[in-house]
Amino acid sequence: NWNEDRKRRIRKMNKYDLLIKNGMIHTAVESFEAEIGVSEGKITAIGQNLGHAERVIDAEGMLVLPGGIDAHCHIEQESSTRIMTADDFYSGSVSAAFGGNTTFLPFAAQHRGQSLREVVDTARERARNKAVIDYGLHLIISDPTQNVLEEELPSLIKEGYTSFKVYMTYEMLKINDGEMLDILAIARRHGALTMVHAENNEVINWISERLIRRGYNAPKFHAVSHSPLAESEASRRAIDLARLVDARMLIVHVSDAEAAHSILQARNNELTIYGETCPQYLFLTAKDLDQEGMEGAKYCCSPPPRDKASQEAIWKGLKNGTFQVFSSDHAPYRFDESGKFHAGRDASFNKIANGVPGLETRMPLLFSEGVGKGRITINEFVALTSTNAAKIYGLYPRKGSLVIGSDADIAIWDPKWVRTIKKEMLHDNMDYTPYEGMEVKGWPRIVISRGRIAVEEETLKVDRGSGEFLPRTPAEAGRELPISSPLSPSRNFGAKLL
Ligand code: DUC
Ligand code: ZN
Ligand code: ZN
Repeated sequence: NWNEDRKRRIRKMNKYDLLIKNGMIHTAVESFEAEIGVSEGKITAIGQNLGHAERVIDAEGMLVLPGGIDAHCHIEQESSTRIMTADDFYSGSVSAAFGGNTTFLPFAAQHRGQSLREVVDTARERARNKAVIDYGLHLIISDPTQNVLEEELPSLIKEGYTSFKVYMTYEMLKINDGEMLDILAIARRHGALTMVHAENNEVINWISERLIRRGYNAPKFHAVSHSPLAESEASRRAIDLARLVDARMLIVHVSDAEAAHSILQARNNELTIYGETCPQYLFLTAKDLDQEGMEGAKYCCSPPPRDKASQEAIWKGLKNGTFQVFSSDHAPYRFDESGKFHAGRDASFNKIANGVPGLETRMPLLFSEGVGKGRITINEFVALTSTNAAKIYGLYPRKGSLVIGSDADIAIWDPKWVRTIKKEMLHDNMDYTPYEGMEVKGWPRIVISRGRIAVEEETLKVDRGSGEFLPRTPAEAGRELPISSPLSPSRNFGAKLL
């Protein structure tokens, strides 16, 4: 029939499903002008004059980057106090896509008493029907029983859940140092990565009690109670626990100069300690919590935003190798009783739900203030927002770069697009953004996920549930111990006792 014939002729003429022309390609290591050919969801050619395609995108004046990977976000997840995040896998993934992301890594969170398997099954089911971009899942471990450590974790790591977050604070989540060592030891043995929320719980409680006793209940005291010392002490302790058993570790959402310094020092001592930071530590300060009434609750997250000097230290850390990963820590709790005020409108600071949204604004903010103002290069931007996360979390080279054979996950950025951030333009399910009114220059115009146009002309083009689960690859497991005798006084002799 005529129609079939015509289709066949067109297919023959077109070597690619999609061709991106005239753009400047930027990866984590280099920038060059080339065309990208995409077939069946993969990048199949990078070069000049690639020929014809069913769909050609003219990227003149645009930047062609790997799609972003948001490696830390809380989606359709119940907090330890059992409040549900405002975003599910649909709204969260749509918002992520509009912000230039093609992969995100939310959590399957264990609450005490739950089996990890059950937790993972629930998260998989929630994501399967909804996500529009690809996703992996980290685990949150709050109850490291013998069964979790010896049975569930090893098999889940094999199935592609190769990273887990643990908390040193939050009453219902925190693990003690012994439990941390147990988890690190298992992670080391099986090539997984432990992500640590490093804040000293006792210090926070001690200060909080005294503030509340004196009637200091307002949101701004959240930042006082979560002292930078609570963060730097816990970060140092976590790093030392990792040293003891020679395990890899990533300290998440670093806000403070001293904590950042400990990470850099560990890296300089050749320990495999990674650091992550987030937009809230570059663009907010504790002053944002100090507002009329409960307004400051919008900025309550942990660790809290600090001061200008801390912001500068965090910028420096993005440049000097302290931080490998820049994530949102999107933790969406609305400014109402379903979220921030789950404990009441007049709750004291320690009862306000912790977290800020940021999936969609993470990359435009860093692009505008970082690349646009000359603080980081475009290649560093790609490394921090995509490539390093792919490498660290076992997704590389399928994700995180633009190389032949990798998934065609591509964001085409317009570096001249000036936008003023407003809640109404964002696609999450939140009723505020902490970045309201900020002017940014640079935003993705077209976002491509596995060769499919996901976002174009400010419109979503892919179906609900079309994102795929990404099992991830563990790092080299059971590395040779760097010490020779079990009685060696070497500081990491603990590895011999695993
Ligand atoms: N702190 C966390 O530990 N997780 C989610 C958000 C937050 O503020
Ligand atoms: Zn955290
Ligand atoms: Zn988090």
